[in-house]
Amino acid sequence: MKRIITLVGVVALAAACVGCGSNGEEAPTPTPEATVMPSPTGAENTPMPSPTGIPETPTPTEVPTSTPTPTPEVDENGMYAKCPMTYLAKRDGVTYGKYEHGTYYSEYCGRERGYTVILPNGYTTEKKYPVIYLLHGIFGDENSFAGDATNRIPELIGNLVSDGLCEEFILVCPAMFAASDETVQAPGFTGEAMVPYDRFPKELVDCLIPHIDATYSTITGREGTAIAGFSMGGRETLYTLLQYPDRFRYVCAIAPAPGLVPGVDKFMTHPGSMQEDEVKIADNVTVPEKVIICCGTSDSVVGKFPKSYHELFEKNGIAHIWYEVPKADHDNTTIQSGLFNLLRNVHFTD
Ligand code: FER
Repeated sequence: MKRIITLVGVVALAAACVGCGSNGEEAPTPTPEATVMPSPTGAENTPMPSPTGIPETPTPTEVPTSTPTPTPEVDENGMYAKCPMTYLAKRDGVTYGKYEHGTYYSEYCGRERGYTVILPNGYTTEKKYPVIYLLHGIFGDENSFAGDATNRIPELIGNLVSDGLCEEFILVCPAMFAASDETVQAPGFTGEAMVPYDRFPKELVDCLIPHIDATYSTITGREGTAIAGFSMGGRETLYTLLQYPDRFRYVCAIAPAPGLVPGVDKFMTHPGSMQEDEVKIADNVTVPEKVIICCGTSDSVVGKFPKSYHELFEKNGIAHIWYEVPKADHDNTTIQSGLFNLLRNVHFTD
């Protein structure tokens, strides 16, 4: 029985995750986000129950004499809770990038492996561009982000670049399950299935990044490189950071999945990619300019694990920004928020 429940859960999660966070909705026509005004006192106007059971006349609500403070759009670290809808809608006059497919040779898998890439508008070898690597969720591959039109990643990039809020960059979406033979070894919720995922950071640094630098006109090295990922990709983003802290200028882990360190959740017992006391960066190492960790407050898949990474990073002295996306689940709202904040914060050519 337990096995059946687990399988049902896995299938449901696979459906949710392959598309990397699709919320299952048809692509809506975005409208400007409504601003929710808080009650001026922050307290709800709930009448107090009378001890006698006879309803008491509620005290009239005080009329505010000054303008109430609007919901802050941005926190003390400059993080927007949500990506404004205006960045997710197609605009007249803006050209949006399209995913192209490529392959590289993986020394560790002994075979060609795929990636998708979005090049900047008017890409030219006369310029050099920074590269952002974006890692998909569990059961995904290089087509996961490209195959989900509802995530509106091309729109987000095009609009931010068009508004001058983000420099042009090359987006690379790899396939993270670095197995020698995927017909033999498949993704899943077992310690064994974590091995190919945990091999990916090394493959990224040793095989994929050199391939991208040889294929496109890039700003090479830490100066021009960032990494982000959602869920399983968020976990591997953090694992990459911890192994190669000096190779990335910006890092963003969106709803990072359990298992970076030992733990148990509804899906499996995680042996941990590393132990808690190994989650450290030596003092003499160059670290990223910004590390962002975020998660939806209603994440039904990874729950409080992202927050536990934040607490562990804090305890072990790894500088980072932590924020939560109000009411968001394990979905594109969270992905869009994380990417919006990352893209507004990357400054590669300064
Ligand atoms: C887990 C819970 C969630 C886990 C992975 C995930 C490997 C990943 C979810 C996703 O990528 O969407 O326990 O273990």
